[in-house]
Amino acid sequence: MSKTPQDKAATPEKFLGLKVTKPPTNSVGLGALKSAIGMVSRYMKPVDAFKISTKINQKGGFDCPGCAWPDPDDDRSILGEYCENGMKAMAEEAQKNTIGADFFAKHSVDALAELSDFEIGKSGRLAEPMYLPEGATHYQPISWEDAFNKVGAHLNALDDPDEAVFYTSGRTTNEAAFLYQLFVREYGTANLPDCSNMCHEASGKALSETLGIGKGSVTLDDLYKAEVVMVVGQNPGTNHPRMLVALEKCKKNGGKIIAINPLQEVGFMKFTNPQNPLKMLTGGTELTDVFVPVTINGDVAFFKAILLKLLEKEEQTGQVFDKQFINELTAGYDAFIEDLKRFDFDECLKLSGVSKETFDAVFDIILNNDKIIICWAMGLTQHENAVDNIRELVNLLLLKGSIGKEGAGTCPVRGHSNVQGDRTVGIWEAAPQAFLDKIEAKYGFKPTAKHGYSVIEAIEGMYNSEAKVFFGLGGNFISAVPDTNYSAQALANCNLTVHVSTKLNRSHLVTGKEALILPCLGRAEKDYQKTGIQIQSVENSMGVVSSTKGILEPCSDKIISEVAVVCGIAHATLKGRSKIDWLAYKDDYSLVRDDIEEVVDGFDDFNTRLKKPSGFYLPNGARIRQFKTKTGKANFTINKLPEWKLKEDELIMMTIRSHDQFNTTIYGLNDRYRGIFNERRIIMMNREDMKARGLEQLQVVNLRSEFKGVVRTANKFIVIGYDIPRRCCATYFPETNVLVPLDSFAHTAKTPASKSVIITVTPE
Ligand SMILES: Nc1nc2c(c(=O)[nH]1)N[C@H]1C(S)=C(S)[C@@H](COP(=O)(O)OP(=O)(O)OC[C@H]3O[C@@H](n4cnc5c(=O)[nH]c(N)nc54)[C@H](O)[C@@H]3O)O[C@H]1N2
Ligand SMILES: Nc1nc2c(c(=O)[nH]1)N[C@H]1C(S)=C(S)[C@@H](COP(=O)(O)OP(=O)(O)OC[C@H]3O[C@@H](n4cnc5c(=O)[nH]c(N)nc54)[C@H](O)[C@@H]3O)O[C@H]1N2
Ligand SMILES: [Mo]
Repeated sequence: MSKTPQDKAATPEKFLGLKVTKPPTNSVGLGALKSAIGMVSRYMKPVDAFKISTKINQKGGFDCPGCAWPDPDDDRSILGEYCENGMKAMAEEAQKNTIGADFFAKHSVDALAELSDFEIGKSGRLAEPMYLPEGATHYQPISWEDAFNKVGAHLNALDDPDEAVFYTSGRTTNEAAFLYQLFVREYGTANLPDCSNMCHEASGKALSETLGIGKGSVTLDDLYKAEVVMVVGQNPGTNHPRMLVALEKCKKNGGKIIAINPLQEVGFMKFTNPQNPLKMLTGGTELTDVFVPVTINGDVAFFKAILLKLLEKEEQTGQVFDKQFINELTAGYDAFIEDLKRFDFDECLKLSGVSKETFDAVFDIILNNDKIIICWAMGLTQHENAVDNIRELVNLLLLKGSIGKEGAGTCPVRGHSNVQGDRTVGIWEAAPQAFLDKIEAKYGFKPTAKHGYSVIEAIEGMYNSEAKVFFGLGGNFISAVPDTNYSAQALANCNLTVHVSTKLNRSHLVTGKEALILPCLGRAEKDYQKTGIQIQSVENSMGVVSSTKGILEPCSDKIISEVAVVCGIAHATLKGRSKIDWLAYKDDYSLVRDDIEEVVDGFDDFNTRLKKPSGFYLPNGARIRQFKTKTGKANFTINKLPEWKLKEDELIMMTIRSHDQFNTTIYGLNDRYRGIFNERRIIMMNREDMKARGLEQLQVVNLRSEFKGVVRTANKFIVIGYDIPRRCCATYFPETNVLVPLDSFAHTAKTPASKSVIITVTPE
């Protein structure tokens, strides 16, 4: 009997030998260097490792495929813009092992599904296209031409183009992403869900409405000059390690840092800059001035408490708010203040879980400074009221006039290295009409104006067989999305699932009736085409577009670039009915950039400006106080306190990343900064909550969530007593995605609420 889709999607319930220690107090430094060198030497050829370490994030080098943190505009360290997790990302991508026909002949899909995600990832780089025919147990090799024709035949057999789903993960470069969305729109649908739907969608929604641009407003230089940086719902030590360098600079310039997080992540504490050998020996810089242990989803309550006290002081002294800014450049102030007055300070503070003493320390800093930057990530965006979280922090910035001036503004810290760029060039299921009009003017076909599926809607569509073909440009859909069992069924209901990937992952094993794996070049590999080695472009978290160029030889001569895959499929699908010469683009990517220049705002002289070593900034209205909102001003908003309540035995769970993973790619099994080693099936719990349930340290438990009458379970997790607020707990994703209900998501943004899953914990 072959395995069910749910069996194949599940992470194995095996324990590996957990070790727990006291979390360290110092981040980066020698430990980080050791950890990165370990991985690099185990998985990469030494000569590649050397090339990589000298070219990563250097001008004219290649852009690290890890996070989207920006590179300094000017001085870049000789040691490389080094980061432990960037090097791990490279060790994973530039692996010396490759897998092709032999590997897949030896291992059936069912057998591969029994491996852990760590083991799946370590099998090696995908080296040739593979095809899983209907009813087959093993993938078999297929030529590129046949693979393209198969995709084309399936797409052309659908009754309606809206029956196909085209997912994108945020590593895809601007060139590949632009062509991909162009193909999808010419084919006839706007079903372009992307990882952003699960990531910063709520930031985009909240910022567009309040400030007129869905991106952050600050530059790296602003961070150095800020008087206050608040880091909310973000774990930079693990997920954006180079951000610690910027925070250190800010600190040296006299700035204050406030970290708001249920966990005292090590990255907030002492930081030893690896680019400073002296510091490596003498200890590090203390980063955080005030650590605020807010309860999960207690952020709106905490911000409201600050806003209430600011209002009180303003009413006493008239010196607190930036009234000129408010009067001239904002809308909705009176209604906002009227609403704010309905809330009670004590109640808000209680809900936030923060002590009065800690509150006072934060308040004192906010009251006395006007150059404030707020940074945030998934701790704010993955809740049902995620959009409110972000709108509320914008309210604070607006009161203080902390936007559109040096050292102040919004800083949503993006995830994937080009997730922001992908959206800029058109990966958007709800693209603005003005963009679609430009496509029509340039190419002579009319893109559908109907909005397509976001991630959650795509899953529902496939589950209900309204969508029948799934195509993924990068990513690992089944492991990234919520509600694993339901989503596995959704994929299994498809006629065809296709993944363009660098590495084997679980999504290749939870397939439709037929499946294709199309292996592509990674960021670090040379992209040889007819007109020579191609460069590509990416946009970082602060809106800087820069070039990236591979430096390693491709791991196999049977893999091709993402651009070539997209062109091949577009050509095979649209054939004579296309208005576009698809195959020309793959010979010369500068032609793609010429098109981007015509269709997307801000890319004037794209090919020329991309030659600038540090790239160029895209226009950003909020940065210069031009708010392109409906009112033409920056908008205050009215936000409620979240309404969920825990029953006596319930906890609220956040699903977070360990130090050794990049989303669903598990580099290693340690979470060094949290003192958790060699295990991922763990749950971090407050010790009092353990006691109340009679649970011992390291006891094995089962987890259960019940949402709108549907029960979901995840079994076999080991309890670790941890410093986390009462009634809060934490587990790793993707192991607990099975507990995240598909219908629990951020209002208006539809981001899965994977940081506020209500669960109960019982002994196994
Ligand atoms: N090495 C590495 N780098 C990465 C990634 C990776 O997996 N590995 N992923 C990339 C991607 S795609 C993204 S989106 C980013 C993710 O970067 P992060 O957002 O830093 O990642 P998470 O692990 O989801 O961490 C969320 C943080 O929010 C806190 N938190 C959770 N709930 C709440 C809450 O209600 N309120 C507050 N105030 N805090 C809360 C958690 O304790 C945790 O510290 O990183 C990117 N960079
Ligand atoms: N419970 C829970 N779920 C979450 C989150 C959470 O915090 N909690 N975070 C969410 C977030 S923020 C995000 S962004 C998503 C991530 O969702 P995805 O972006 O879908 O997932 P990744 O794990 O980043 O994708 C990894 C795969 O991408 C492929 N890949 C790597 N590099 C390349 C490349 O250069 N080209 C191509 N074509 N493929 C490549 C490899 O095959 C690898 O297996 O997950 C979301 N899911
Ligand atoms: Mo993300």
